Amino acid sequence: MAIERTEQVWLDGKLIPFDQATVPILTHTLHYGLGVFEGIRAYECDDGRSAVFQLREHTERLYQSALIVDIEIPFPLDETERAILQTLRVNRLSEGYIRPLAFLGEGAMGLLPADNPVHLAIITWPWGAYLGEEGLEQGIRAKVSSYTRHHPNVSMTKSKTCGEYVNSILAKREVTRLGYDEAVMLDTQGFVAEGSGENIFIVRRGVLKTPPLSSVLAGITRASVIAIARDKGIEVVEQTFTRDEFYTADEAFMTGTAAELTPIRELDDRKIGDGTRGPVTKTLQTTFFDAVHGRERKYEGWLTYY
Ligand code: PPE
Repeated sequence: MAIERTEQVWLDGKLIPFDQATVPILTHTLHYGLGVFEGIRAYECDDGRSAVFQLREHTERLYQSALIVDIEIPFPLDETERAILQTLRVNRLSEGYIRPLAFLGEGAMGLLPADNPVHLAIITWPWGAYLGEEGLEQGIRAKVSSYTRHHPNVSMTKSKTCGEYVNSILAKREVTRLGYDEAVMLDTQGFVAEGSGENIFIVRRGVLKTPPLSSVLAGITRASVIAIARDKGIEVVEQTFTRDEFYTADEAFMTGTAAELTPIRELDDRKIGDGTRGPVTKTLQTTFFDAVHGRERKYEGWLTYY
């Protein structure tokens, strides 16, 4: 699915036309995958203004990802935040997706990129429902992938490192080729970890369960949904669980910036609950969308208007 190009891209401190935002063939990250990125969404609010959801959290995670893989982003965090808002404004995007990307440029080749410059790009584009509009309402069909999720001591899980997404792409391709919508990945011990680009929750007897952060990305949507659930008096536990516990859950859903809050109606051809969006999922999803669209005063602090 090709994206719709916007007019300008922010690159190393300047806004330039989209088509001029290109990289040389010896760009280090292109060869070895050592770069970090973020995925952020901006939404049009009910009062006509637009806001970025959880801007500070995402920007901080970008810098933490960089620290984990030992890249130094040559701009202070608040400048990056301002650049994100500026890029949305110049492209007149009232809502959309924001992709900050820090990557190593030309210089040394080989596995010791000592002095290669670190570049920072901010790209924005309109992006609809990642797993389909229908998926948001009816739920999606997921399948456990044969590819295992990263081990913390192999390539780590807390950083959104470019190259680590090869693992996600292999899993996503594998299951979509078989006709499913999304992959569920197990950790190296066989417990449920996360989707190719989403965190996972199950609901059983009214209690929400999600894998602990030890083997998954610390999703910002995950944290937002946990906060919403607790505010509603729903018990949330962060505990490992197996695929058979997943099969026998009453409800299940995925969270992510791109995927937002998408119900899972089937896993490995087994219906979850009654195979529709469950009541707890629906409540959380409704409040999540209210929050991102500025309809919930309580969560206004998660929005940065631009
Ligand atoms: N796990 C993984 C592996 C992951 O990539 C994401 C985000 C999440 C969990 C959820 O994190 P958060 O967005 O903070 O709630 N995946 C991004 C990449 C999607 C893409 O196709 O590119 C995203 O949702 O933006």
